[in-house]
Amino acid sequence: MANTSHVSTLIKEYAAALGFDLVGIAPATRVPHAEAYGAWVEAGYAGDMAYMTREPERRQDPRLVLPEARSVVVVAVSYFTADPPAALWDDPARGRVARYAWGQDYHDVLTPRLRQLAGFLQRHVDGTVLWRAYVDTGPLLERDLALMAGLGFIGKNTCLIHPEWGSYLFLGELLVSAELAYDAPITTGICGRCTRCLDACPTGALVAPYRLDSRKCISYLTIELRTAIPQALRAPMGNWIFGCDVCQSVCPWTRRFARTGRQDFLSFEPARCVPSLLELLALDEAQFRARFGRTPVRRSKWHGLLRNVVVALGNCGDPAAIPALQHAATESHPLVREHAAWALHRIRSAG
Ligand code: B12
Ligand code: SF4
Repeated sequence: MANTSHVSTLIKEYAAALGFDLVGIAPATRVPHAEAYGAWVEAGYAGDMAYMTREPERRQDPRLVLPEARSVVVVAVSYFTADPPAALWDDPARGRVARYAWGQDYHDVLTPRLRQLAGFLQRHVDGTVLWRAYVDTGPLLERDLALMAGLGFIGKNTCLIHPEWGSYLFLGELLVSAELAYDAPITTGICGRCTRCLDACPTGALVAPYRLDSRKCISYLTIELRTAIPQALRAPMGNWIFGCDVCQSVCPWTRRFARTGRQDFLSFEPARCVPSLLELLALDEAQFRARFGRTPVRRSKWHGLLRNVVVALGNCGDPAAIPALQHAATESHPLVREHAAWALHRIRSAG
């Protein structure tokens, strides 16, 4: 194969042409915070995400995923898009969807491009190269790999933050069997004494710097959790109905540096980003699919989203929601029924 630094430059140029905002290359070795991940699993912070606890050693070293791997090409795509109108975003009768879900599912956008990058490597550099592409789809600690590849530093909110982009970044990786030229981790940009994300998290999920207890995280509760949301966490969820951006939106790095990237595939549209809660509650399954089927929101499934919607209606506190909640408390899926009964109780006891 041609010299590694020339090849690495070609890969980076092609990655940029494919629309990736950042690209860096790390050696395929054990990640620096492997122990922190082990402790996270031990503490039960994965909650019901069984896939996060299976074969933990594989996540700690990419060579256990692809034994021939020598390098990891890590890409990042900004998902920042213009701020929504405050009148809509701050309206408690509307549900908030986290920014990353404001449009096409990122797996569908990044994965084909990563495959194109692998094809480029095979065609123009070495036809024998083995590769595997991942976008949140495999047993990798993606933030640690991005850190190693020089794509940013890890903040106390546990996110990968780039000093010139902030943290609204999707990550993807290409494990490759070729030796490439490795980037140095970024040394500028740190949290210092800041604790804004820890102070702002509505449910106290950031239990310590760099430690997120998923069981309390609104993102986990609204997306990953398939059962009842613990009662004590329902009120602090406010009107987040899918994911949460609080620990990023308060971060000075993200506030100052977040910007739209090369692939502007997300956009603010009220019906998908801040939908009326009562309108959502009236959706049937086919209407749910038509509205959210190509977006990450499909992951919560119809009943999961309705569960979140009735919690948000309870938090909104508007008695105008009572008839729709009464209907949901009798007619709907058992999970939605129980949360609707909670919401009714919350509105009536506040009134
Ligand atoms: C499981 C998961 C979740 C879980 C748990 C999140 C968590 N923090 O663990 C839940 C459902 C809560 C979640 C939420 C979100 N997620 Co998520 N999630 C994942 C997934 C699949 C695994 C994460 C993981 O390994 N967790 C285990 C813990 C131990 O790892 P970690 O939190 O990443 O922590 C690392 C660092 O904190 C560091 N570390 C630990 N201790 C210390 C100490 C020091 C001093 C330092 C410097 C570092 C450090 O090492 C850890 C191991 O690498 C990844 C994809 C992947 N395969 O990596 C996406 C991923 C992390 N998620 C992502 C996104 C976008 C989100 C949300 C923003 C979505 C949203 N808006 O709702 C939120 C953000 C919440 C948050 N603050 O993490 C992106 C993050 C991109 C980025 N810029 O960081 C990823 C990488 C997906 C992707 N391919 O783009 N997620
Ligand atoms: S809000 Fe402050 S502590 Fe949290 S990640 Fe950003 S800089 Fe670090």
